[in-house]
Amino acid sequence: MSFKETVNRIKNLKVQGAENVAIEAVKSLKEVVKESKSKNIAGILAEVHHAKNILFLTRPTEPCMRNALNYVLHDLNYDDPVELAKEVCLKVDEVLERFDKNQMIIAQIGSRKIGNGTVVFTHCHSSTILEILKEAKKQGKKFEVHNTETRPLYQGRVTAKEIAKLGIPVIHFVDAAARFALKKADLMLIGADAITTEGKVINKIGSELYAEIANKYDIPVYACSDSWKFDAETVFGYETEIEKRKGNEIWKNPPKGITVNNFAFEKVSPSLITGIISELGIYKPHIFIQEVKVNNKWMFRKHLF
Ligand code: RUB
Repeated sequence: MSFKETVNRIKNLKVQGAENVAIEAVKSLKEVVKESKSKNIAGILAEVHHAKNILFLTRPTEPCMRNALNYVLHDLNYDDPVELAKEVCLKVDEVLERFDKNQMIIAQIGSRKIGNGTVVFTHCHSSTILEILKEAKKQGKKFEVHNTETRPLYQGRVTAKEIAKLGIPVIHFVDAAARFALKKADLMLIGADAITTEGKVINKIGSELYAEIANKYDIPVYACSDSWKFDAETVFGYETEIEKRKGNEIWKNPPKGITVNNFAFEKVSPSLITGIISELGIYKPHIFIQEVKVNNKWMFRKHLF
């Protein structure tokens, strides 16, 4: 697939979910070096950095993609253009392996929260949550999932189909029935698109509303996330941008005078989150942030922004 095709697939939501977006984005750097006509180091570097900037603009609430691209392009070791191209490809492979490995670790840790008879509530479509459910099922646990349809694009249907395919009982609810779905749940598991330095977890719109309901009924809320979802820019005083999508995803041709509000994500207050489950372990949001800083020092170099 060409670089341009990947950019369009991410922009047009053919690829969804923070981790999938990050994976497709880093893979496309291989295409950039393959498609490059540059014969010198400066030319290749200019092209990969230009590609990175284009990818950054595809989905504004995706620091995982930004971290993955920054990781590939920082501290590259090379003496000539051929080595540079090779080094980019090697680092892309390293990132892909890392994502794979971390999802397995998160699945192991997250699955410990699920026991026989547990009812898990989830929202939207998160590959990380799916891995946790898959792992719990593999361990022979018998549990059930309640999930919401996730208007306007119905990612919840994708989740429900994948859960059913795994042979896990799933009950599907309209978004407005979330209180009903949660009341009967033991555990709320959501993914994350971004985590800010204040410990706010940004995930699909509805996530904070559901976390508030879960708190009301004393249901633990875990955000399950690779540590690279941390938005390092927030350490330097920037706000994570919340993607605002076109109103016509919700209502194609509304009568004149109606403005349709379509924010894709919302921030979940750290006070509503029992823990963040990442490859680093399970931590309260503020401790998670300390752990990210210790384990990913490269992420906080200001020149990356
Ligand atoms: C997807 C979404 C997911 C997170 C985490 O939103 O909010 O919960 O991205 O997913 P969209 P993962 O469909 O708008 O991209 O765990 O796969 O990274």
